[in-house]
Amino acid sequence: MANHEVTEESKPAYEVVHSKSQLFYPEYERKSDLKHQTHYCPGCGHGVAHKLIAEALEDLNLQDQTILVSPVGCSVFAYYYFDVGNVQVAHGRAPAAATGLKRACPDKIVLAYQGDGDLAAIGTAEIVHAANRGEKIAVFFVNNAIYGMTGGQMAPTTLVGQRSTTSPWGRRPVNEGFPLHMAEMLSSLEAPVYIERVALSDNKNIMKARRAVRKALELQRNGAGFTFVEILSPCPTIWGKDPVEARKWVAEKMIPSFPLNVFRDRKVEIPESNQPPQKTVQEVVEGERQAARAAFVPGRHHQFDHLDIKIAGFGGQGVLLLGQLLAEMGMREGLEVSWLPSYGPEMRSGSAHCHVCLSKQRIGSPLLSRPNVLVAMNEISLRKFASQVAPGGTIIYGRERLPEDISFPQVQVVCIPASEIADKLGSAKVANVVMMGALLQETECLASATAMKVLEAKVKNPVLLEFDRKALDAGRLYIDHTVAIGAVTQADGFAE
Ligand SMILES: Cc1ncc(C[n+]2csc(CCOP(=O)(O)OP(=O)(O)O)c2C)c(N)n1
Ligand code: SF4
Repeated sequence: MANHEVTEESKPAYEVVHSKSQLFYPEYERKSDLKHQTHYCPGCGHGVAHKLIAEALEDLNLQDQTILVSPVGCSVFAYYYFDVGNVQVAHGRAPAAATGLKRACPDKIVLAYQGDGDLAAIGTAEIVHAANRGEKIAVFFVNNAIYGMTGGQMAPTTLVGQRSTTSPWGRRPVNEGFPLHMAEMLSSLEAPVYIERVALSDNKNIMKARRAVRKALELQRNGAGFTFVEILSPCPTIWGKDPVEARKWVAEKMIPSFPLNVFRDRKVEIPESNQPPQKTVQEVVEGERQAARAAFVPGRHHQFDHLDIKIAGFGGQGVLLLGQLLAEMGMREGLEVSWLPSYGPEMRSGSAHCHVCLSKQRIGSPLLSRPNVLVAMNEISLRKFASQVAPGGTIIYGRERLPEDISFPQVQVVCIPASEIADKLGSAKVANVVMMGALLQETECLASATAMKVLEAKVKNPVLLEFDRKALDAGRLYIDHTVAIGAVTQADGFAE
């Protein structure tokens, strides 16, 4: 990562008259020729804030340990500049993503970099709860009192009286409320370790900001807890000011409304016994592998390398559950698995489907476009998804026969009146397990014994479990007996 070499070919055509932190990429990936400079407007505080963070990370030797979570807003492209691990996340979600990253990789330094629209509007919940949990992350909050990227709408931090495109007469507390003071709000919580507000208004304050940034990062390096630096920052373009005036505006207008202060500087005492168990990703993955090996049904030899199954029907028919059961069975048989549900707001009685991958290899995507097997619980699903089935694949259709106007010459079709069978067993609910029995018998993808083990683990009610056992058997037997004597209907006689 570090030690960028500038070769003859990579030398820019222009003369570089400034030096920049080694932590920045030597060239920025930009569409224009201006690969030596950022996309920020002249005089924008983001550039200064980037510089302070980059220099501190470099000086503290944290480059190879750092993951930067960049936001939505003008600084969305922070990953073009910082040569560290980079993740760009949805609007306002940086503290949530940073939480996950830090918990999964506790030895990394995780930073969230956010604007005031991102952090204090759409992302209010994320920052409050991350701070309240005392996540061990550093948040840099660039407060320019406006939405920069989208052209100057009012932000939660817009000053009283300040004009914006959505408060053209100036912010009026009676209508738009007062500015949100995030540093003060967060300092009312117990967990944060360090909270300071600084300003990029003049060199003296920039030096103070530099110290605050360093302190927040040092605390991260020492594993201290949640650190938050609010940086009052100029946005000359949207404010309609030149860079010098904009800095003055930070000093004269913003600081009185957002006083500079260290709001928190203490280590919180969390009793040792209160620590949640921490596992590394490695340990979690290994734990699951061991569980899968322990539950492995011996003697099973899978005939496929990779099997994609789509299950579709009405909401309430147990479509998603059937997919979950198959995924769990695959896991118990030592396969890589994925399960991806898809349903709309009309879930109950509306359409629902899910994708299940069973594979001997790692699965690239859980989304299936060419399933090998379609389990269609109703006619709508059959008509909708049958054309997706890969040639040579199988359709298991939950009716006695196909509608007369359709046939599928390139695939095998198995029809089974699952609802009627379930009704006869005494529980309409187990139609999905009848379909599972049929699927297992027809494709032999997984063992019925594994299916029973999974059902036993999931279904605690012995009466329901008995229905499921019968349903599984009924599905298998239907394929063995009835289908074998001609209940499979297909115009080309594929399985007739
Ligand atoms: C979910 C969603 N809602 C709204 C937007 C539009 N949007 C993009 S950036 C932005 C505000 C950014 O303002 P701020 O966080 O203050 O950052 P700045 O651009 O001032 O640095 C908004 C509302 C979006 N991209 N995504
Ligand atoms: S619009 Fe404002 S925040 Fe965005 S890059 Fe320009 S000066 Fe910076």
